[in-house]
Amino acid sequence: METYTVQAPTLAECQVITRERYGDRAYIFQHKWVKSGGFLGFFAKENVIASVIVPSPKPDLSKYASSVIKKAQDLDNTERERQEKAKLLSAAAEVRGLDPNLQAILTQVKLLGDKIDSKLTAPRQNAADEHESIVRIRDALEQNDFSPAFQREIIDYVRREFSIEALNDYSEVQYKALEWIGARVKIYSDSGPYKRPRIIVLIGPTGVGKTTTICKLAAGFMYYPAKNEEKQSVSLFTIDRYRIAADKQLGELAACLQADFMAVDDEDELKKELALRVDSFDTILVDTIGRSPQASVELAGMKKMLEVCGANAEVYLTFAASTKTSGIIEIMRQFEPFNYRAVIVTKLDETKQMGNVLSALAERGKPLAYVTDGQSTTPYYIHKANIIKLLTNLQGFVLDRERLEAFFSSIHQ
Ligand SMILES: Nc1nc2c(ncn2[C@@H]2O[C@H](COP(=O)(O)OP(=O)(O)OP(=O)(O)O)[C@@H](O)[C@H]2O)c(=O)[nH]1
Ligand SMILES: [Mg+2]
Repeated sequence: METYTVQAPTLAECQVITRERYGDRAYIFQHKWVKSGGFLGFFAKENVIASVIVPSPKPDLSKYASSVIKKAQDLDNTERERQEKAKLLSAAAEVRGLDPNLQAILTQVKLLGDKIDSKLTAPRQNAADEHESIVRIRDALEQNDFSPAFQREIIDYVRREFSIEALNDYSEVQYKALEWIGARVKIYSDSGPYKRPRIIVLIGPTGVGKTTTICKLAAGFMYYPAKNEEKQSVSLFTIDRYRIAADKQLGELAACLQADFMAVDDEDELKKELALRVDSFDTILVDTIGRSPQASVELAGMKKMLEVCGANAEVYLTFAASTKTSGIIEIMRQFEPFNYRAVIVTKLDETKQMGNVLSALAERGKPLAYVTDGQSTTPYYIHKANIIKLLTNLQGFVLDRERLEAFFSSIHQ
């Protein structure tokens, strides 16, 4: 086995380079994002650095032998060619002599070679030749709107893991595919203890549900604490004051919850009001101005303001479940300078597909903390992310729940 490093602006490009440079057997086993240049973290160029594994090349000899045999078979019956053929066949026999099993390998390699040739010359036949289990998995992935790059990765994995015979067992193929998807998505698992006051900040594009989610969280902390946790005192902040009625929206919701509420205009005011509350509240939730991911200058200003919340502040990026994978990746990229810890995905109730979200989370390597699935501001519509629930929601897959639970509890221990 050999390992290499590949660098490109996206994971998909790394995958293309990996194939071009190191062939079909090579695969990416881990990747990370690096940034260079830019101003205050914005406008920086991003690249993916991927670690590539190339499994040890076993079939060198057999490849050579099969090419020899193929050449021999292609030769015409002229005298010169007959001689050539005899030479080639004896060379092949010599190679065979090196390993008693090579004869069988040669036959297999030749069959494979023929198959590849026919696929290359007749691409339409390709899909028809595909094993039914692969076709079914691909259909299910498509149904869930997984990105093409994610689909390719998983199909490659299935092809690597399963022999032709093993592919006949569709339920095992399906199980392994789900296991693979689940392992690629990180779940945020921080459960304290937290330094008091815990400061939680929600950032994200406009209209995705930040304010609604803040209220769901606040209601949960104040009135429906998790098992073994106490009810908390909560203060709600908004830095969304410039927009007409924006502070009114959170103010009214805070009044319903009987929570403390503060709308601030600038860094100094935020600093001052936070300082007044650090000793009196368990949790401070900060709502922010919804920003288009393209508004880099405004985002830089907001980042500066939020620095007042301190390095321990938990920043969560919020976006809606129906956003396309490419849109989510763009949002994640543009909000990266905020060093958000995890992601909150909203409006799950408005879509049946989650593949777009899971593909983007896997590509960016960011953990999912919460999902929300309802307009009402009660905590009933916010849930801590759970990988089994996410997999259960996928369309077209039948889950072996017990086995998946056993697998994920063993890797999350
Ligand atoms: N269906 C559904 N709607 C939601 C959910 N969360 C929020 N909404 C709705 O989305 C709309 C926008 O919600 P807000 O909480 O105001 O969104 P925001 O991100 O604060 O918006 P800005 O402050 O304008 O950036 C409202 O109509 C909410 O009721 C959810 O989980 N499901
Ligand atoms: Mg809002």
